[in-house]
Amino acid sequence: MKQLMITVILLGSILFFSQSNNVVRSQNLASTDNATLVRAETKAERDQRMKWWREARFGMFIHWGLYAVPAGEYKGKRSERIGEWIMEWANIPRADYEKFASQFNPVKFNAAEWVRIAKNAGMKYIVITSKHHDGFAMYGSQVSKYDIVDATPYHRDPIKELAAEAKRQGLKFCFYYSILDWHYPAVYVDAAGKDPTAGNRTTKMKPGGKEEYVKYMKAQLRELIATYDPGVLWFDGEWQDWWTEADGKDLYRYVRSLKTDIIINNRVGKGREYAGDFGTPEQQIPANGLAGVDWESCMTMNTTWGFKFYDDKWKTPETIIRNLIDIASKGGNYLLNVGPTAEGQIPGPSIERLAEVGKWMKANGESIYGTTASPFATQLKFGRATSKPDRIYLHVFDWPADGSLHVPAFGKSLKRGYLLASPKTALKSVESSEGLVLQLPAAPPDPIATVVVLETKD
Ligand code: FHN
Repeated sequence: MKQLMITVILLGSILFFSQSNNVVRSQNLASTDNATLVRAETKAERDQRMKWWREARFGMFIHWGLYAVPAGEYKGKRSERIGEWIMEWANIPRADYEKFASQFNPVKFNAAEWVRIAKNAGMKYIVITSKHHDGFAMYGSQVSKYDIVDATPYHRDPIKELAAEAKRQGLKFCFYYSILDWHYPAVYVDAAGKDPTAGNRTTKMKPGGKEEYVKYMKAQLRELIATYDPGVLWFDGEWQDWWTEADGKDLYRYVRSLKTDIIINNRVGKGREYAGDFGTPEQQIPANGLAGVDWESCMTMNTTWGFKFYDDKWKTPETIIRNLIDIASKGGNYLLNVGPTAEGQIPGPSIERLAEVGKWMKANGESIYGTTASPFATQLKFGRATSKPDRIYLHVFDWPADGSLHVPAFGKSLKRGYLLASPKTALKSVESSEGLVLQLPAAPPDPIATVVVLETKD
């Protein structure tokens, strides 16, 4: 508790002094704040609510929407910018952007296949965009006609199928929901050279518009929770000036009152006084994790969240697998993104990489799921580590040329060491006050990351 209070005070001061967006958005203040808003949640209750999420460690982010129709090109104009922001960087007026709805017909969408791809990769939950900044509802909304059932030739609710399939295949189903809404009538843009109804990083609200919009959002969130029972609400777009800390607290309380065991990310608020249940570092992995708080690093597999047909800057399977290990070794979750096409297909390069990750996870998943951060005070030279009460998992990236793996002391003594790939073969080891020297085979069973298990004595 004392440690936590110190962390909070530290965070507070960092926040007060830093004010840099990424820092604020990647941290969350401890749950004590939440308790003041919803019936006081004990630590045990919070741990119970967060349990599945903490043990999951690996999830699929899905950015899917009308922006997949232009797929990064508008009137011949392309951009290095992220695809789902095309309404902003191509300065597309609302009335023109709406026309993409008539071209959105994902006939190749197959919910079972999407969930199978995630499950096969070792992912335990799915977070899909119910509504992104463009304001288009990717589900059958009773609150808006600007949705996939009413406004597209598809006239079907893919989210209903995906939620059912996730349940059937045992993955948690979750929603992304944008507070920023470029389509809401009271929202307008006041920026040089921008159409007032186009997209923009910052927007303004017409007088009285915000109250209406908050009612609208709450109505959509109510139907989303009642109809699809999501495990997480992943808010975004909170950086609008018209969105306040008080709004964030109120929305957090509202959503938890609809589903008490739901988990809500930090972007429900502004992250200064108060910020949800977990932090959300984006496109980065905090150097030393985020001590004392739950966090999840979200990342693209190429350089865009929404589909862009010409973005081929794909990460390698090695990078993705080592990111997952690095994040788990720092006590975080990894939310890895796919951006499906307007036809309803996950891009081939994404499927290929997820299959490679899945092979590694099939063999080594126990060294990720349900683990906690590395017990070592400093970063290991040869790789990373994760831990469980009775064992430590060493993830060896750099195999020792002489086969001798030097492991710093970790405060417990070794009962037995072995490769996760061959548990029956105990590794020879020499223990000293400095630590441990393990004799490894000449070549690594897995060049990306070979897991060595250290069963420990209490
Ligand atoms: O603007 C969004 C962006 O489109 C994407 O959704 C990412 C995902 O975390 N979040 C915002 C940028 O920080």
